[in-house]
This record gives sequence, structure tokens and C-alpha cells, in this order.
Amino acid sequence: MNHIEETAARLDTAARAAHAIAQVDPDNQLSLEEAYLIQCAVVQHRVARGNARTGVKMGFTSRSKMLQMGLADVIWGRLTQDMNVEEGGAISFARYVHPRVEPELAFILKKPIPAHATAPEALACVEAIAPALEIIDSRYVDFKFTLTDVIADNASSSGYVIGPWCDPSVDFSNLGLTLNIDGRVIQVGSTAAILGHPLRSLVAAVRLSAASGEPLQAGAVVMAGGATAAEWIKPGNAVSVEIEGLGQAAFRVEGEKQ
Ligand code: OOG
Ligand code: MG
Repeated sequence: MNHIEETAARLDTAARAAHAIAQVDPDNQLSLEEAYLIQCAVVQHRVARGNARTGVKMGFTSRSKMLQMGLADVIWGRLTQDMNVEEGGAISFARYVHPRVEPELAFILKKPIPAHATAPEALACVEAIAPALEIIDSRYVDFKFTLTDVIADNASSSGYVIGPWCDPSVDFSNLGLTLNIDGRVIQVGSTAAILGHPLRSLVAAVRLSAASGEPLQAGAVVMAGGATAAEWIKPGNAVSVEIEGLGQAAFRVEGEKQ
């Protein structure tokens, strides 16, 4: 097994066993290209177990997230069917290492988007937008990583919850949003935090996917990135996001309270 395959297998096993592992590239020896090759191989393990690809997620598209994690480059990751958590449903805490949640906006496409589409051209291919939550779960000890570490770990992706699909012709450039845990507002923000306009995140997702030879298809979901810092979640938590004019998405965390 080569280094890429061996590292991917370690990350995949860590995700399945919900065990933290040591960083795979603490000294930044890998190139970005190698890190994405590892990510691609990690996702192939999931696909080989029968999980279809459902779309992509963007990371570090807001200043809050960049500051929280100490990294300033936009990254992307691949979503699979098993990561989709039913809206209003529950996740089992035991299946995660140390999960966090963040409020996002999701897109779903009605047509493939050309690789170099402008923002208006990309918007014309969007079927709908929705309030969404991303559950991130780094497979690394203490949720600590370098840029190449987190890319290899599929950008910490582990779950996503999508609320009601809404008409994308509304102006969603600056919608107020809250992240709520157990009935308390825990983060307040705006969709404008996502690269100034979430559509910019979609344009970047289109470009990056096409550049890696996997252009986004009709039906693909794109998670635009956290609009605020992420929050830890624990067994018993009821979590929701509310975006002005779009509605809510929610889930519960099941498991033994510590
Ligand atoms: C990496 C993933 C970042 C976002 O929305 O910015 C991300 C992490 O914070 O663990 O999903
Ligand atoms: Mg995210």
C-alpha cells in the first residue's frame, strides 16, 4: 500500500471507530495535491461501502471559522449519503469522536454548473436554498490540525442536516441567523459572513470540483460553510439553526449524558 492509501485507510478506520488519531501531517510535509488525494481515497472507502456521493462542502469561508481554527485558506470536502441526517431527527453521540455543529446555508442544483460560471450563471443552475447545520468531527486528537491534515480528513465532515428548501430568487446575501442549543441562542450571525455572499462559496465549489475532475451535477448539494464559529455538542442537546425568511433545521443528540 502506498502512503496515500495507507493514510486514507487510517483516517477511514478512525471515522468508523469514532477514535481520535495523531495528525497525519503535523509538519506540513504534504502538498495540497497529496492531501486532496488522501481525501479522495478516504471518500472512496465510504463509496465502496455503498454510500453515494451527494455533493460537496466548503470550509473556512467565514472569518469566524478561520479565526477559530487558525487557518485562512478556503478548503472543500466531499459529502456522502451516510452523512445526511434527517431534519428533526437524531444522531448517536457514540458514533462521533468530539462533534461540533455550525450554522450553514445549503444549495441544491437543478443543472450542472459550468466550471468557470459567474455568480449569476451559477445561481441560474440552483434549484433551491435551505437553512442547514453541519456536524463536523475532526478525526485528530484535540480537534487540532494543519491545513493538509484537515484536507486529508475530508474537511472534518461527518454530518449535515437540511431544512426546508426555499426559492433561490430571494436575496440571501445578508440574512440574519441564529444557532440554538437547548432553546438558547448560542451564536448570532448573517449569511453575509460566508465570503460576503454565499453565492461566492458556490462559485468556488464549482471551480474546485471541476478542477479535480468531478464537476457538480444536477441534484448535488453544496454546503456553503459555517457562518459563525462552531459549538461543541453533547448527548441530550437539541440543536437548531434559524435563518431569517428561510426557516429552521434541527436535530437532537442521543446518548448517555456525561
Ligand atoms: C474544518 C471544516 C471547516 C466550515 O464550515 O468552515 C468547515 C473544521 O473546522 O474542522 O466545515
Ligand atoms: Mg462547515
